[in-house]
This record gives sequence, C-alpha cells and structure tokens, in this order.
Amino acid sequence: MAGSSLGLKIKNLLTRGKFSEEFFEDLEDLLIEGDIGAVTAFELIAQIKTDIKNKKISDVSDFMFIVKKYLSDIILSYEYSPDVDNLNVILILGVNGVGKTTTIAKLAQYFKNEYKLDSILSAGDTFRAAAIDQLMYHGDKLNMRVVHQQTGSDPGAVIYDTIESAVSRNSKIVIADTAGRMHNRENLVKELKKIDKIIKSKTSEDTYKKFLVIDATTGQNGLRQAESFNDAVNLDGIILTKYDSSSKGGIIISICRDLKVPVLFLGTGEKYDDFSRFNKEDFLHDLLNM
Ligand SMILES: Nc1nc2c(ncn2[C@@H]2O[C@H](COP(=O)(O)OP(=O)(O)O)[C@@H](O)[C@H]2O)c(=O)[nH]1
Ligand SMILES: [Mg+2]
Repeated sequence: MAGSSLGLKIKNLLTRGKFSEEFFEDLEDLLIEGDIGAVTAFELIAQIKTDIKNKKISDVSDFMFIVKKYLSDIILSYEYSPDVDNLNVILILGVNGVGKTTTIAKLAQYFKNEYKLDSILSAGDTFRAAAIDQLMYHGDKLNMRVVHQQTGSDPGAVIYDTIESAVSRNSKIVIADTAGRMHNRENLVKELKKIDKIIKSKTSEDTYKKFLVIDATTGQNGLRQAESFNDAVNLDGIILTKYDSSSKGGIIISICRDLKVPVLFLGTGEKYDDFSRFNKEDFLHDLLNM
C-alpha cells in the first residue's frame, strides 16, 4: 500500500478485524511511519484501548472517529490577521530549501488580496547572492519593494533598514527572509537572537510574528528543526509547505503536541496562489481519508 494515505492504511488494517496485540503493533508502526511521532502514537493507542474496554469503539467508523478526535485535540491553529493600523513584522524562518523565499512572495500576495496591503520584503538571507536575487525577482513580479544589501552583509542591519523604510513610507507589513543554515546550530541561534532583538527594539511585540516554514516531506527531522528555532526565538506559527506532494505533513502533529506552536498556512505548489490558510478539519480529512 505504498503511497496510500495513513487513513487508508488504518482502514485496511481494520478490515483484518480483531483488536489483537498484533493489530496495535501494526497500528503503532503506521502512525509512526505517518510522522505522527512515537509518543503521540503510543498515547493514542492507549486511549483507543481504553475506549474499546469501555465499549466506546465497536466498529470502523467509531475507531476512525476516535483517532480523528484525538488528533484534532492536539493540532493547534488560529486565523492570523495583520494589524491593518500598525506596522507588522513577520520573520520567516526555516532550514534551506523548505520554501521560505517562495512563501514570502505568497504571503505578500495573500496580504494584498485579503487586506489590500502592500508588503516590503527584506532580503535577510544574505548568505547567498542567489537568495537576494530570488527575493528581488519576486518583488519585481509582485510589484513590491525589496530592501537588500550585498551578499555577506549583516542580516540584522538589512532588516533594520527595511523597518525604517516601512516606517517612513507608512507601510504596514515587513516580511523578512533569513538564511536557514543549520550546520552550526550555535551560530544560527546567535544570529537569530540578534535579529530578534533588533526587531523587538523597533516594533511592538503584538505585531511581530516569527513563522517557521516546515516542508511536508521532511518527517521527524521537522520536529528537531522546530525545536531549534523555537529555542532561539519562540515561534508564533508554522507554515507547512509542499503539501501538494504525497506527504500529508503528519509532522505538524508532533510539533503542535511538543511545542504548542499553531499551524497557520499551507503551501500547495510553486505558484503565488498555491497558498491558503491551514484548516484543521480539511487537514484531518486528507490525513485520515474521512
Ligand atoms: N511543490 C511545491 N514546491 C514548493 C513549495 N514551496 C516552495 N517550493 C519549491 O521549493 C524550492 C525551494 O524553495 P525556496 O523558497 O527557494 O526555499 P528556501 O531555501 O527555504 O528559501 C523551490 O523550487 C520552490 O519552488 C510548495 O508549497 N510546493
Ligand atoms: Mg531562500
């Protein structure tokens, strides 16, 4: 059943009937393969066993309903909206290749469509020239201003300049890119803390948000990424990208459970419009086929 959804796999397992120990072992394997995480899988199974004992589960649909309810209680989300009267600063974090720069362009377009607000984009990934060029390309396409300096410059200084520029133009949204190097965690954390401090010195805490981009195809490594970034700057939300792939992003369950960071948006392709708010019901529907 390679490639089929977690929900189909669970349903397939259920057709074998009997809630035997072997059934629960297979179920645990499926949940872990689906990136739901060992601890969550273990707790969910304990819950199911109790519910079976108490006769709350007698058929497949009861079973799936309990799984859904359990996961629904873990997954966190809320409807993020920018404050249209004040300056909003959004720092976009994540390891290389997860889709940060693309997501910045999508977010800018989203704010334009939903709130009629232009964003100023900040080329805070100064590590590679290509990263700056990529953001400038999107700014050009979207007709939005990009503040940048040369490769290798201090990302904190670039973001500082961007905020100054936004204030002087009375712009309401700054979306800042960052480099996602992870090979030296200590340096990354140090750099992020510095950027965080600069932003806090220039803006109010309620309109400053730190969003982590997680690639749906990542697996349990995504939890470690989230832990690192959350330790550094206290994340406000997750944006799950590459949701158009066959991976259904079970990793967010572990992230919500362990770090209590809500999931806010979904990236569903490479185009600007391939972007939407995260909807928990839809997510569980896709994950569990119900
Ligand atoms: N299929 C798909 N590809 C995406 C999505 N978001 C980003 N990408 C692609 O992933 C690659 C890396 O994206 P990029 O924004 O450069 O990642 P960054 O290194 O984190 O800035 C690019 O080829 C993007 O087009 C998505 O939601 N779905
Ligand atoms: Mg990038």
